[in-house]
Amino acid sequence: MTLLTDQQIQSFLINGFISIETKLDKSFHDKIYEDVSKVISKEGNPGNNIYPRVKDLLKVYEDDNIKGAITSILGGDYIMQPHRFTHITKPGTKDQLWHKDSYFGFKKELRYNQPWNVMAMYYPQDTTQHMGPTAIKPKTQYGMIDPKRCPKEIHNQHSKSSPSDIFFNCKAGSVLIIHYDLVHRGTQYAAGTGPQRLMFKFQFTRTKAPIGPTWNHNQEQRDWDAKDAKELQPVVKCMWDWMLGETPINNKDAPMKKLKAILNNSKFEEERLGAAYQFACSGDINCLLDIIQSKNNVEHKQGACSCFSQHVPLIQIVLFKLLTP
Ligand SMILES: O=C(O)CCC(=O)C(=O)O
Ligand SMILES: [Fe+2]
Repeated sequence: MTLLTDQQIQSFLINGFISIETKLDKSFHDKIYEDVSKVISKEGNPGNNIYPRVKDLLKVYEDDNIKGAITSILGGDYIMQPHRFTHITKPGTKDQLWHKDSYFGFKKELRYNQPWNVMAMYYPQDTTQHMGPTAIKPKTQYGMIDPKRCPKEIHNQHSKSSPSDIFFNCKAGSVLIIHYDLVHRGTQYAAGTGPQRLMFKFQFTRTKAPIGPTWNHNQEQRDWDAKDAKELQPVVKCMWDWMLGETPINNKDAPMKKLKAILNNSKFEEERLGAAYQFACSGDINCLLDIIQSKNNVEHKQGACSCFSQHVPLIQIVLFKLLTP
């Protein structure tokens, strides 16, 4: 199994995606394309049944490179979800709206910032710009706002296209692994200009919180500062510590006043989230309690909850305080 390097994990924690090629050869991918196209033309889209229907798909997700990448991100005990889907883009398809996938139709205010879930999208044919490739917005996986379902009064910078968007044009056999909450969409395919584009979305879930690194880790990277994540640095640093099986270091000197001002006034979700994490990482029980109980914006709670989950002993104290008169 080919595990990811520290740099690849760090990049995944910042950007929310990694692209990996299988070791399988072109003839394998051609056969998948052909077999699935036949099934679709006879029976329609088989939905979750695509995997039992075309069993060779498992070879993609059991491939050394793909399994190695998923193990690195989710740990060795991950499971494949029973939900999966074949996305078929035909010539004439329009752009989708930018969105975060829902949790089976449920709108969830808080999402898991830690990598508990990934989607692994497999493309069996060369996918070029005119064929409606998947497009992604890097660094959007930690935000709470789903641009497709966002109320109009909330400022949301991710509902529109931007120069930093990535169109995933790729070679047959590529797999795009994304944090479940990354903003993405399928894009338009000009009418009458070629074969249907296929993309298989399979989902994987971690079953245990990490107790140590599950990638090809070099001790020298242990204290990585996550500075490259800019505004999201406190969030990504927390994720890195969590992936290493450590609790984040409490920063008792956090500039609380300044952070509160950013939380309440910044128009940018990344800034609010970064401040929320710093705030919550102060490890001050009363401050965390205030955040959880307050009616403040959702980033307060996201930061506090995420940090809480990394502070299990602290949660026990908080609950004890809450439950005892
Ligand atoms: O077709 C694609 O590339 C993406 C589709 C998608 O994101 C969706 O339908 O939720
Ligand atoms: Fe989607």
